[in-house]
Amino acid sequence: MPLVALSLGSNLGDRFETLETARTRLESLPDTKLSVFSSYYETEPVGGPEQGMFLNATALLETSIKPEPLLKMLQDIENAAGRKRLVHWGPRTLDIDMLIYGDVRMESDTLTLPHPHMNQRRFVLVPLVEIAPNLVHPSSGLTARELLAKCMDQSDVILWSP
Ligand code: PH2
Ligand code: MG
Ligand code: MG
Repeated sequence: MPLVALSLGSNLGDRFETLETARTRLESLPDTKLSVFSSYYETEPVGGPEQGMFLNATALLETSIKPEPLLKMLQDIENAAGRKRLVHWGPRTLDIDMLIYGDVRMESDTLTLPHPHMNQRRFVLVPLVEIAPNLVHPSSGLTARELLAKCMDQSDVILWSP
């Protein structure tokens, strides 16, 4: 089954509770095994308006759900957390982004794989390197560890525990 890497983030409401609930919902997706879930990191917001600190994490799934239907299920989990799409890159109760789906490279109206901004974001790469340092990014051929070493983002990403 293809290996899928996800990034999760929250900076509104009870961030920890929201992410823990999302984790439980990921565990119960059909035809899917949640293989690893990273530690939590408190991270400085990157881009968008001035907003509160995020909690971010990453997860690895093995799933036979295809990319587009999986995206729909991830959006259902976001919506169940009360996500409202107000401001681009603004504060959100829950964001779940598909970073890598096996070796798929695609660009549709709704989904670009690998995620087009993942290489520029420490809040994605630090938790990804924790759980999958040798995961290969299908466009660049670099591992997560190599991507982090090259990443120019200097924003704070600090290990967090409840
Ligand atoms: N998500 C964004 C924009 N900026 N910054 C941090 N630290 N964490 C995020 O998850 C995040 C962000 C858009 O999805
Ligand atoms: Mg995002
Ligand atoms: Mg998103």
